[in-house]
Amino acid sequence: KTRTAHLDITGMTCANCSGTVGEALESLDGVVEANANFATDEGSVEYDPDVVSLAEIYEAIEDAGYGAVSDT
Ligand code: 9UX
Repeated sequence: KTRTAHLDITGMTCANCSGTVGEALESLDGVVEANANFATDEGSVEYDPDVVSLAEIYEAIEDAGYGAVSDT
């Protein structure tokens, strides 16, 4: 069963950044779908918690050059 995490994303400075964040997340095993919105600085990630952890999701965002905090 998947869960969807809602995140506040920092560091997106142009509209294409949201695509970069989404692709970085979707490249992770266990992430079903991910989206980021430049206009609102928010993102959502649907993931399988048996395969990938929220910590790994944050790490992937940071590795891509952005930041994230939980937005529940
Ligand atoms: Mo825009 Mo974002 O040229 O990493 S894609 S700043």
